[in-house]
Amino acid sequence: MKKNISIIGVPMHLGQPRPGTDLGPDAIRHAGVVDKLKRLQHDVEDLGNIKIDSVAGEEQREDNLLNLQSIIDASTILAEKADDVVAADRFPLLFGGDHSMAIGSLAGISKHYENLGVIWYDAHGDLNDSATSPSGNIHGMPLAASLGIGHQKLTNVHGEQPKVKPENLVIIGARDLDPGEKELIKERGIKVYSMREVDEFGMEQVIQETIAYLKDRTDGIHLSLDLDGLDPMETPGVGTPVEGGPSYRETRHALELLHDADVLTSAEFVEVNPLLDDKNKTGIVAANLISALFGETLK
Ligand code: EXY
Ligand code: MN
Ligand code: MN
Ligand code: MN
Repeated sequence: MKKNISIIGVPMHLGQPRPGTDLGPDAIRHAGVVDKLKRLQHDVEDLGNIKIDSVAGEEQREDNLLNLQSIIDASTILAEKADDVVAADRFPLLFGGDHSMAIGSLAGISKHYENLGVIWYDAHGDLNDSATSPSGNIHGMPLAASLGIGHQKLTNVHGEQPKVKPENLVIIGARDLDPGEKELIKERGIKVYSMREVDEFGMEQVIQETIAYLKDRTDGIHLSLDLDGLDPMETPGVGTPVEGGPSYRETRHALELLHDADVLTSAEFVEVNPLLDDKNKTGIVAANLISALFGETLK
């Protein structure tokens, strides 16, 4: 199915302390992704990068939250942009940028759905709040914020309502969950395929079950793919690598299956950090995964 795709670059870096994720969107572009999508016959427009403002070299901390106010400002701008793309009946494809950007993307996109489904492909749960976070880094909190949990400023971006319901969420690839995150998962009954389950069932079954689970209960599905979800041997350009993840091939297969099912309505590829990378390996993997998601087959 041909899609009308609008790319939004989100050079977000405020959600964690390592410089370089602001260069992520352009690293993905340099891997040739726009041409690849056009060759697949999609209608593609690149809206460029949103502007992320912060006080240069000055770190703000409020209630154990790094750069809280700057993240709220950027998330609000991003939410409006993503909202507009969905309103124009186009497919939002976001390039990041650290994962705190998902606060804005989910806030904007979810406006258009009663029951937005979310597939969170990540080594982490990103389910912390200021009390459970070991770091105060907001890139470890976007999923909690989207569920309506955490600092009010984070949960109230682009509307006060929770953006995602816990039963509409599936986490895949988790292998580094903090104690507070595990408690929340149990308490809210969130569906998680940790690496234990991915190893046990295989990626094919995990994705087919995920599609079957979300298809009937949701009216749209967003994929939030953190490049640290993959094994860092193949994606070294990430700030919080965790060994023991799925390979590029397994991940690519997952995205091919999602393409075939034609269930996604928006997607983001996040945490690409070219300053930590090796010859843009991670940007290239992101571009190849995006191509697979939009129909490229290797034959
Ligand atoms: N759970 C840790 C924290 O909250 O600080 C690490 C979070 C890393 C988040 C990455 C991007 O997915
Ligand atoms: Mn609008
Ligand atoms: Mn993440
Ligand atoms: Mn992660």
